[in-house]
Amino acid sequence: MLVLTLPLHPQLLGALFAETGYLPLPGLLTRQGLDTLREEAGRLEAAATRRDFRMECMDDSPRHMTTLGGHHIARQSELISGLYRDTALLELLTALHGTDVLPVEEEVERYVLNILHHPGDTHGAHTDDYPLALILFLQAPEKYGDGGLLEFNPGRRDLTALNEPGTRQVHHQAGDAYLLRSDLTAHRVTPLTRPGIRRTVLNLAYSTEHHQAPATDSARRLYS
Ligand SMILES: O=C(O)CCC(=O)C(=O)O
Ligand SMILES: [Fe+2]
Repeated sequence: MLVLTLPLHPQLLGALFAETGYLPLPGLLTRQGLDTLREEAGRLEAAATRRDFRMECMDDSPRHMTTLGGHHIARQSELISGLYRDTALLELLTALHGTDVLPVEEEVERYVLNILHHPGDTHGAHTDDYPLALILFLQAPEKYGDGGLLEFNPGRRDLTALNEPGTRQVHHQAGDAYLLRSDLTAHRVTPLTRPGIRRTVLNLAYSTEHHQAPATDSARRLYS
């Protein structure tokens, strides 16, 4: 099954990615890919866990969301574990990043499901342990005013940058994706503003040859 529509000019897009650490990939999922992954996420959600706490090691930023860690997903979804290691996807990411992109071996964090589905649900400010995050949108609020926006300040790693000028807020639709230099770019997802909306993303984390993952316990707290 064809899950992804590969963009035509990865080298040009790579230059854009290098500039800001963020690259929107609108419509990366095919219609069939979106439908199938959304159905898979719906099935997996039964095993997901509600999280409501503040992350001490990330300036006490809030987590109000439902999550499922990669160790569960690996056992329950051949579709997602196969997509994660898909050769065409790895080649695309390598072209966009300009250097070899490698799957993460650590099994809790390498792919995760994040579900925001109550008013006020938010994935608060943080940086990731691995350099690249490919976020696939399986469900998304339709309107900008519904919340669930990705917020980041290009080139800024400190979490306080998110309260400073230069911060961008971006809206994505179901079927869209974005690539983020997620270890060097502080980011968060703004709270959902009303009942009845859902934002479900699959985060595929990738590494590079010489990357040393920092020893935070944030992934364990959110996904174990
Ligand atoms: O949901 C998003 O857009 C970002 C997800 C994220 O930052 C993460 O899973 O680490
Ligand atoms: Fe993140």
